[in-house]
Amino acid sequence: MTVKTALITGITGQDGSYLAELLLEKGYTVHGIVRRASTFTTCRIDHLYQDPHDPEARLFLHYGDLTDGSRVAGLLERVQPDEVYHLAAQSHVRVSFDEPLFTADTTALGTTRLLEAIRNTGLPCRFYQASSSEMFGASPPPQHEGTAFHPRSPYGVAKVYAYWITRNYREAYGLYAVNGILFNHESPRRGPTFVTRKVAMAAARIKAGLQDNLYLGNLDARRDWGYAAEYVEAMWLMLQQDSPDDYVIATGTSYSVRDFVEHCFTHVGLDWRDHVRFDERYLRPAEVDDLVGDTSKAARVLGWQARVHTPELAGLMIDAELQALLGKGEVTVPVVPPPTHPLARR
Ligand code: NAP
Ligand code: F7E
Repeated sequence: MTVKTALITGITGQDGSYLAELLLEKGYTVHGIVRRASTFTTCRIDHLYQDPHDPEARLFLHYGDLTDGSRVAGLLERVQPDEVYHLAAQSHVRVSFDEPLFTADTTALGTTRLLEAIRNTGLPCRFYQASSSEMFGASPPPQHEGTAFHPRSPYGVAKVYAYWITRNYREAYGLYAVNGILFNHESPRRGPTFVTRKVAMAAARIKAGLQDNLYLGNLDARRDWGYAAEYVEAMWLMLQQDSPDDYVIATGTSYSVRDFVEHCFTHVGLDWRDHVRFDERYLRPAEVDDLVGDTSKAARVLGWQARVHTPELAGLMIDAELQALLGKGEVTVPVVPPPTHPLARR
């Protein structure tokens, strides 16, 4: 067992929760940054919680926000991590068109605040940046580490900035700083306004007689959807190499939104055409049409490859929704909000 210390930003998010599980299993002490909200936001990591008074405790949470550079620097100084996993971001593409400045402040500049704090403290820690296939945007598939970036949203643009500032600190200051260029990855813990979770939740609720219809936007977009629990293993591997580098992480296959919908509805014995309706509010001012990752570098150097592909992913996500509705299984997935929830409009 290792005795390393990790700091995770975005520990309350989908990936943060799986990564915290993985690192605790590996013997790490894990510190997570949580932003203050008027209600608890820790539902994805509640099953990992340990009373900090317990001498055996290895998970510690600290309030902090990416927009507050002095707090981030203070936490780094206090925690003295060996590895920093920077996952926090305004991560919703559609929302980034509504909130471009907030997205830039958190998703782009938040990365610089962390890197500056590492540089100024002189900590010899390793740094992981959560880069995204959204950076490729309009570049045709398959996309690999050398593919030109052509982002199509304020989110994608912010991630391109964060990618380059990470590389810049590696080249300018010799930091061990890497970009994991992750394609879409999903799970039962996915935020409920991302399309896979939205579809899985709706198909389960329709099957259970709790709602009739599901409103969606562009069904033609194609994505390379993998399983989040596997993708955090790649994050860890990237920080265990002899030298820092950037890697694409994906399944190498692509399916349309329509395909994903069909998998989910067929899984519960329904015909999606009877229930799926179009709503233009879910369209984006500019769309990313087709993403398929070429992961040969990750396979060669990291020995990583996806085991769960999109059809199995759809199956495991909808099974989790059915279990949650039936009151079975562990309560590790967020509560299913009613379709009328005001924030479900994205
Ligand atoms: P997520 O579920 O949306 O989680 C985002 C996390 O960031 C949450 O913990 C959130 O806190 C935190 N956060 C947001 N703004 C913050 C701020 N100003 N200060 C501090 N924390 C803040 O995202 P995810 O799917 O786990 O993705 C993790 C990272 O990978 C993100 O950077 C995302 O952009 C990137 N990425 C994701 C994918 C994917 O398919 N999932 C693919 C490529 C890259 P709250 O819980 O308080 O909201
Ligand atoms: O949309 C279409 C939508 O919001 C996927 C983030 O994790 O992955 C994610 O970004 C597709 C798009 O994910 C609805 O137009 C149709 O073409 O689930 P999404 P995303 O935009 O691909 C990347 C890699 C990230 O880095 C991001 O952080 O589905 N779509 N109808 C819809 N999308 C949503 N959300 N809602 C709909 O009703």
